[in-house]
Amino acid sequence: MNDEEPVGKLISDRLLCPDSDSPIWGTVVAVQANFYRVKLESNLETQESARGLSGRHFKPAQFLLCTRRTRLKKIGQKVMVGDRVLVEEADWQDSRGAIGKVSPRATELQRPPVANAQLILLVFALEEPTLDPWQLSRFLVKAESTALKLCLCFNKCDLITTAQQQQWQQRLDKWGYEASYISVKKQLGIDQLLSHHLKGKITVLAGPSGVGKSSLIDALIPSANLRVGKVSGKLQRGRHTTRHVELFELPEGGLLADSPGFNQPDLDCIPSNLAQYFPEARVRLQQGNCQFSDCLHRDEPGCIVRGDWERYEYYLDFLDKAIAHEATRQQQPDQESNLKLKVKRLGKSQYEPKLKTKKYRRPSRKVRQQNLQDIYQTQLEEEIEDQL
Ligand SMILES: Nc1nc2c(ncn2[C@@H]2O[C@H](COP(=O)(O)OP(=O)(O)OP(=O)(O)O)[C@@H](O)[C@H]2O)c(=O)[nH]1
Ligand SMILES: [Mg+2]
Ligand SMILES: [Zn+2]
Repeated sequence: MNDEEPVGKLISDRLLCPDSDSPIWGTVVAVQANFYRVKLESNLETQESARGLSGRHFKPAQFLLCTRRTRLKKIGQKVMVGDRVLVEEADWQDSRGAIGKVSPRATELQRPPVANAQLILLVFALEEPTLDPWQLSRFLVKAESTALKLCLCFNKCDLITTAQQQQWQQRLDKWGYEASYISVKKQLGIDQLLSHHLKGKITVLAGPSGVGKSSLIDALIPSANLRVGKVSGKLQRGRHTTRHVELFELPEGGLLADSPGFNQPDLDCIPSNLAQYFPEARVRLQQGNCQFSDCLHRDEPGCIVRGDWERYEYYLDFLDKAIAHEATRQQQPDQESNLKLKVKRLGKSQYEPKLKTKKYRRPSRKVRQQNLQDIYQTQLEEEIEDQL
């Protein structure tokens, strides 16, 4: 994490912003250990709050390095990259602060862990590594199962011929997707990607390792200066050069999260929802109904989804995996008992955490051990906080 130098000169030794009337809000752009780098909203109140204490020539810092208030830890409030937070006790001289409140999240992704993202930019390479339609479909299904919009982008188009690109275009069209074709290396298609899709939004980059996610961020935001890895020769895979999630500011507004690539997202969706994550099946289900309302579209009579479309075999394969995943989930009573299946709008179901019931039982040794670890961790964080 780059700790931003405080900007401007201060008059007194240590200037703390009291719990003033002017709330300071910002967005968490990086998390490392127990520290949160917060980009402040450049509203008048924040600027006044800093200027009021520090003389006329002061230009308030854009970033504060923050800890999380003990109060938040006690209620189990986690802080994620992308969270909009209230900063308390801003110390403008050292560019430090403490997070006192987290705004409710509009969206929340687990992998990569990012809050409030609006768009997933799914990046694949056309070559190096060779585009694998099965792997691509797995990522597409995963992206479709979130509440986020999806933008598909194929990089390294410098490595294939125009005819090959057209073949992919036609194939994707049948799947129900439109993609942007770019080359970071040749600087092709990047400006359009920015202006048509990324401007003003919080976007998360996803995709396998080695496809050029970090390279793309470097091209869009030269100051980001990210680690770019080589695709290893034999396996044609990247080597996970990106280590943690970080949000970068786009020149024309908006934030972009680089995240480590992973090669196989889990298929942990509810089996009966899976068809909704294939545009080909979605269209069929919009046009009619299967004979049975709980049809899983395998070999049931009167099924309108089963048929002659390229990815139908992927659907069947992913369905098996989702069913297997659900069976495992049901065999884990601990985890299962904390979740309840809720049927949502449009007949979609999803697991939600149950509200905690009060426990009168003596906690198990494992739980007691865990609690001890939590206490130890909290103490450690507080000690660090005190030292700041
Ligand atoms: N030929 C070609 N190579 C590219 C292009 N974009 C990126 N690369 C190369 O692809 C390799 C991997 O790029 P990265 O940006 O590290 O990939 P990544 O997706 O961030 O990988 P992880 O961080 O491991 O997830 C590097 O050697 C880049 O130079 C492109 O448009 N064309
Ligand atoms: Mg990377
Ligand atoms: Zn069916």
